Amino acid sequence: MEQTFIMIKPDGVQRGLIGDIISRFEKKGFYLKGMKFMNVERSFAQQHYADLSDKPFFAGLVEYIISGPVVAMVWEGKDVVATGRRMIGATRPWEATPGTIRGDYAVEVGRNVIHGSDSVENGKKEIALWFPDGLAEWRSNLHPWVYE
Ligand code: YYY
Ligand code: MG
Repeated sequence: MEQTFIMIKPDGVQRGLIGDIISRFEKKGFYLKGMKFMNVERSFAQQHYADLSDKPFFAGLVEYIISGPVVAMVWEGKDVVATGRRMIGATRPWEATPGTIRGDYAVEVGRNVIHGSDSVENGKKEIALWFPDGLAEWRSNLHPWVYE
């Protein structure tokens, strides 16, 4: 099944949104395959966002990501990359639909609470970067009640 990399950014941690965000992915029917609560080194944040290194907001983005601990996760499920992005909502929170994580909890683009991989390919790259030691192998016994 497909996997995606999800990170609760430092503002989401500070604001006490960890439980709610995990709960949304759990209740949806996705499987948690890896999770770490950690501080990120500057060079690691730069590597994660390497594709954006020429953007004017890159320096501020890196400062934001290293400003406190983050929750790094891998979630697995059918279409989890695209569905995860829809659950997260638009990059710019004022464009994010109410009911999405950013639509419900964020105001500023530079404080948008959560990251999610934007393609299956980038998901694989991000999972390899953040979880080089591999992931948990499991499937819920409720699987047939969620997946047909
Ligand atoms: O994938 P997503 O997080 O929705 O947006 P990206 O275009 O990949 O940008 C990554 C990250 O950069 C975004 O979540 C906030 C920040 N950012 C910003 O601070 N200002 C912008 N104008 C665009 C993005
Ligand atoms: Mg992105």
